[in-house]
Amino acid sequence: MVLYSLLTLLALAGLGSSAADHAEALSKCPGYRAANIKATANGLSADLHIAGPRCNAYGKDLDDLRLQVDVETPSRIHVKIYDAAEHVYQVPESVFPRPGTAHPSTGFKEAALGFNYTEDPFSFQITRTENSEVLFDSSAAGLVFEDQYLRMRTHLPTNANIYGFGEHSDSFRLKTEGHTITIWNADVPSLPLNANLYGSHPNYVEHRVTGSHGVFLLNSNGMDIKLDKEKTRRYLEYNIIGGVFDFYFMAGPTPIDVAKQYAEIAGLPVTVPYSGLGFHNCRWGYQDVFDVAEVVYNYSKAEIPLETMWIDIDYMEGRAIFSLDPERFPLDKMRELVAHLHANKQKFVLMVDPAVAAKNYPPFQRGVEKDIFLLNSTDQTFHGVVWPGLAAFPDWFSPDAQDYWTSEFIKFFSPEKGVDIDFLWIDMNEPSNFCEFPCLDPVAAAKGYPPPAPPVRAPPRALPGWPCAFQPAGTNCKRLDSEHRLSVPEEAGVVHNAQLTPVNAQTAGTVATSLSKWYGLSGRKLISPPYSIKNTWGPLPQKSINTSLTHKNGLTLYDTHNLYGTMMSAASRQAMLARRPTKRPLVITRSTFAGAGSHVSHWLGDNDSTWFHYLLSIRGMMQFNAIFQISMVGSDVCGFNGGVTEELCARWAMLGAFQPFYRNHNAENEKAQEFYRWKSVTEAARKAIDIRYRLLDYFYTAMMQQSRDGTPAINPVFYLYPQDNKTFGLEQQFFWGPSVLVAPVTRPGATSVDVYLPKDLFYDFYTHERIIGQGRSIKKTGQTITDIPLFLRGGVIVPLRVKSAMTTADLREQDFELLVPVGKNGTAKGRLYLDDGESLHPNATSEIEFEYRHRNRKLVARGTFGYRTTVKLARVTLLGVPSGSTKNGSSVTIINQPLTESFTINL
Ligand code: MIG
Repeated sequence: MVLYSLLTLLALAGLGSSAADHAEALSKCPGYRAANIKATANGLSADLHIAGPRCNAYGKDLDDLRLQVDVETPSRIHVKIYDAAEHVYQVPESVFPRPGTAHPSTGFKEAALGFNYTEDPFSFQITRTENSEVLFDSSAAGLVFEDQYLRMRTHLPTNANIYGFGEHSDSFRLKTEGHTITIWNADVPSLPLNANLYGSHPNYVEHRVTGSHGVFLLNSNGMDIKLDKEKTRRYLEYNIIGGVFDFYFMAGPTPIDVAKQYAEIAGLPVTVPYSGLGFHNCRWGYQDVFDVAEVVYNYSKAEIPLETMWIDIDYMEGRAIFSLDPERFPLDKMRELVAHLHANKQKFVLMVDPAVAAKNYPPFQRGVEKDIFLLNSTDQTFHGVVWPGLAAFPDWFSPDAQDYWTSEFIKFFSPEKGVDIDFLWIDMNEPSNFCEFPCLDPVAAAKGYPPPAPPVRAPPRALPGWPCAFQPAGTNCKRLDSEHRLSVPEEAGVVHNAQLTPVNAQTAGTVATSLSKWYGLSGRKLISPPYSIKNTWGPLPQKSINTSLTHKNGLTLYDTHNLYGTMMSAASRQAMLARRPTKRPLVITRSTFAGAGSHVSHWLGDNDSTWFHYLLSIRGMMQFNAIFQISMVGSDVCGFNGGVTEELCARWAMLGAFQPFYRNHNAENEKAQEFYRWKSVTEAARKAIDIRYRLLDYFYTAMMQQSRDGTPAINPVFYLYPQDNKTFGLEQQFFWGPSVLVAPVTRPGATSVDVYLPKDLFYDFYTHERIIGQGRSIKKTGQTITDIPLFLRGGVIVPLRVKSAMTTADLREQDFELLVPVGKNGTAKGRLYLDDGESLHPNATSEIEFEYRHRNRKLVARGTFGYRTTVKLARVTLLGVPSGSTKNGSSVTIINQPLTESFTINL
């Protein structure tokens, strides 16, 4: 840390002006004056001229700006302030396709939001048409638009409920005083508070009882967002080191509406395969393929359903991507491992980092030949240091980057000759670089990398039922991979089946842009801009790559840094699609930018095995799913850094079962934490997975709905009770899907938890007891470490499987049951979506709507029934009928109803 701060000081000192000078200059910024205001088809446009002498507070003021206001849909206003010449960098369309204006176009008259402005000095207000409330008001401070600094400030109400901006680990509802959120993608261990983390999401939701609205700023430059007060007035202020003001205002009025409206802008989250919702196990530091096989074996012995086994960077030879350690993870054994998993309907994942080892091996040579690496100022391959040592970084804007990436995937992950992965894990794509800035001697910095590999050994013991590779020599065994001739990982230059699928608009992301405009102003300080954002690591390039590098299309890393992970994500999704063109990929990335959800999914990075981080997982999950539209998200269950206790791992095994992405992951050299390592954790995991799997179609339906229209599959409590102000700050309980309230025990040693229940009807998931929510907390007691409190919301019908299974493939063979928790008004409704669970564009789907009315005790099912299935609806359980057969008033009706047509049942 000492070194970084020294460097920061040096960098700042080099500028020759002090913070006080900047502040002084800033106070004199002249603002802008609007002229030439014109009505347009669906909004207005104006010129903005600088209104006095330039202040040049942190760079150079721009004299001539343009204002463009478009009512793009009745619930969305797009406000863009940019340089009239259009030279200033803007996020390339290829990375973030603009939503554009809906047809037929709308105007101010039809809009739920209003736009008011003041000409001189120019400022604008966004209002809610219905009640004239001011939602955003830029008159809070003068507009500053310089080449390396932009400022805009809006007033906020006192006690504003603000959510979003990220990626951070701060409270879900943001502190609005003395709080700065920095956006700059960074590889920062242990998710520190008040720090910029892996992703960039410059959007927020403000919730009021009178309505929710959203504000998205499409800008990929580094920024500080300040939430604070001046005198008594609260404000939110953007301080950005480049780009333009490109705002999208969303009208809500409910938080769920805002989420959907954001998805219209940033893209709907990708659909995930049904099997991706199964339980995953991973760790960093599996010694060899036997170690991995042993874990798979132990899970099945412990009867804990393991859907997917993962291997971290350990499988690589010298930590170089697209290579296998020939001694510890040799190809033939890896192929037998995968064949064994597949024979057991299980899945397999490997990690890929962006950095390519700069050594004499084919993936690097081909990258150089295809000219796909970032170059330094003398047009040599730029070198940083990552796990393999000296490394080169793909330039996702280079014309052949996608082709390179896809063909490497096709070769290395070839089902015929390589390692056939089902899903993909990508990491280190902030991008992360171990070479300390200014990284003058990467060769010296690469010393010690790759770290030494663990000892080589023979199979430590026979695994009954496993193929030959996992038996000591001479054992009678079957060779599972016998259909395919084994070969060395890759003969240089051989490309197998390299047909590329056409790139569609949704997944495009790596196409080079033409730079007739938006190329970024020249003459800027690309390493130490005059305004320094509060980057955790200090200087912009620290722990990452040089921000003065130029892409093949002329853009600088200064402007595009925050896009790197998302571009890798888009390219990786394409590469996975090229391997399996008709199947939904599942790509889990660490670094993201707004809109990444339309390509990939996210895990929350390197957390700690602590109670605080166990709770943090809820914040992170709500942020990504319900605000950023990256629907598939989850934390490292049982924690990454540090050793986990039995109690915490049991609790987390249960809480994690209610994240969309459910994976146990652990750091190198930490105590083993696979669920079967403890009796209680085994029990907790079995129980949690049993519940998750029985409810999997309910949750899958919610996830598919989110991919269709942006309705969040994870609901912060206030999303469903937006009028109840006691819900606005809740972040230790949440709704998994539209019905299931999850309220884990939060403290070590505790066996009870206070659960807030809004004024509504709830039912205990386990006992079916009817609970009238009073708008206050109830104490749920008697929660051992293999318990997690779950409640059903009255009024929402929940479909579930009558029985769980060891894999999601077998789960899909089980019959259904319906839980019908009667709501306050004596009705209940619910949905079930069915398809084959894996097709990218399924051609047969069923969408069944259930509706129950207590008045006539009829349950009606209607909808579409295109998915042919022999699975039946075996029974219906009605909750909340005092005359019911159980002591808690539930009654079970056995039916055997096919799910291939509409039906009505009398209960
Ligand atoms: O520098 O691949 O967040 O999940 O186990 C650490 C090793 C690199 C960071 C990831 C973590 C992964 C680890 N990686």
